[in-house]
Amino acid sequence: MLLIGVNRSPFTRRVAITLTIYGLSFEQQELSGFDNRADVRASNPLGRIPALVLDRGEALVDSSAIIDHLDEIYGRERALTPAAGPDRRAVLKAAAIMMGACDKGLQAAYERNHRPPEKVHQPWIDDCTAQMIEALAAAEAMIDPRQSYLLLGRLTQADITAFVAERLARVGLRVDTNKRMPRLRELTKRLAKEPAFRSTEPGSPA
Ligand SMILES: N[C@@H](CCC(=O)N[C@@H](CS)C(=O)NCC(=O)O)C(=O)O
Repeated sequence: MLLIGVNRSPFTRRVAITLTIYGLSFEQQELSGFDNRADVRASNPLGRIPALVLDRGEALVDSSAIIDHLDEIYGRERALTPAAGPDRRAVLKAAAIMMGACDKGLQAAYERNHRPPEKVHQPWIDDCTAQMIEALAAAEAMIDPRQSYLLLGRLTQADITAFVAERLARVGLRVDTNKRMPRLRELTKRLAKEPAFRSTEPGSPA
């Protein structure tokens, strides 16, 4: 399998983490949605990362659709998103809020980085950042400090998405998560030491 995308993209990294946890070997083509759009389009007509090219050549796009496939084929009883019922709904809901947080964070970053300085609308950046912070605060509220993970007492897609969203807020948007979401920050510090998170850290050898 070939993963298209750079791990500084939270969407790409959640796929890289999931592939690694499922023990799947994959290669990665480190393309950016902005800098390498023409090349990315070979796998995703939208020009966005991530895409996952399966061994038979079929290209999957969008992190949630890619992970749905990985869960179906490789996750089975250890799937990071439970197959059915209230546990599935809880994990999907947490992951959707965290992915929405990433969307808002990226909109703020795009406003800052992709528009001429005189056209940057700071209130829009502030609004997007505030939405992201509210979403992360919801994750903070879910955490029981006596538990090692966000939900269900085990690692799920909720933890992976919270991990990438918290990193985007802290590193990309300079949100002080240590102060604002201390339990979430403790969780992400712990997760960062686990092999699948360590090996997918941007800049580290996969
Ligand atoms: N919903 C998509 C979002 C993917 C996305 O926004 N990727 C960004 C990088 S983090 C991208 O490629 N942006 C370039 C663009 O939108 O043109 C997913 O979950 O995969």
